[in-house]
Amino acid sequence: MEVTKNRFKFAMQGGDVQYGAFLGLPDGSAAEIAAGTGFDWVLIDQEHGPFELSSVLRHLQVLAAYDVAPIVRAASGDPTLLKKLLDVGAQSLVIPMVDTAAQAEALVQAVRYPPQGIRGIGTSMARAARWNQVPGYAHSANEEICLIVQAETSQAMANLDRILAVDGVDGVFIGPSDLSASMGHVGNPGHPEVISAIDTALQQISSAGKYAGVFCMAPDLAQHYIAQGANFLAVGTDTMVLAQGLRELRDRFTGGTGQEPDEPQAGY
Ligand code: 3PY
Ligand code: MG
Repeated sequence: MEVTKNRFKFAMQGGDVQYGAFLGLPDGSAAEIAAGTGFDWVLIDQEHGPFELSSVLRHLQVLAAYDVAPIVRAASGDPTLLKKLLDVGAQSLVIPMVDTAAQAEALVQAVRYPPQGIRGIGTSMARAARWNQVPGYAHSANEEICLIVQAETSQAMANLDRILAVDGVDGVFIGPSDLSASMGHVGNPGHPEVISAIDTALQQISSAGKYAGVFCMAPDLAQHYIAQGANFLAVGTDTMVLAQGLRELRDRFTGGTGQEPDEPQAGY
């Protein structure tokens, strides 16, 4: 048995834009439904979704049977949490709220085994190493990790070149909802100032030769972001689709309640 290849990292190297969806429903069947839809990747959202470590593990086990790349957004960049996520088999990690190069450097250390990093070795407990049934896992694991940091504050934007210079950061994902909030436009990720900041960031990321991602639910805006350099796009969430689909079903029969939720935003 060999170390599992990171299909997300590999696909990104191929140059095609990778489309994905965020998963916020912790039920294994919800993951399985999402896995069969044909997205390139799905992201288990431990930052905002109700995922304990055991439900991340179950999602990863479910997704492994499908032709889709799994990504995990960690609840935080805490090295102990990252160690556990890596051990249960997460290879592509998105870390929220990374504002400085020093934070990015610490994350690179956390996801790599020595001598490149500080990830603790417990391969007999680790699904990632197939419980010691992948020979030499500790020697080959670092190569298969894809570390994506999130730039989603004004501070991160100001520090972006320094964050991009950190060796071991594979990509940067822009979070328009948090970025808009940080820029004084809470709930308005489509504000022209926010779009302009995202444009500049995507250009910077792409010129640095790193993977550039953004969350965007509007197809036209998504094409615009691709033109600025985005090469992986989150285009929605399972929770939003479920809510919207059920509302539409209801409306087909009742004509609507007249109490509609907020307009769907271009952000998260
Ligand atoms: C954000 O928009 O803030 C996110 O983290 C997800 O896109
Ligand atoms: Mg965010």
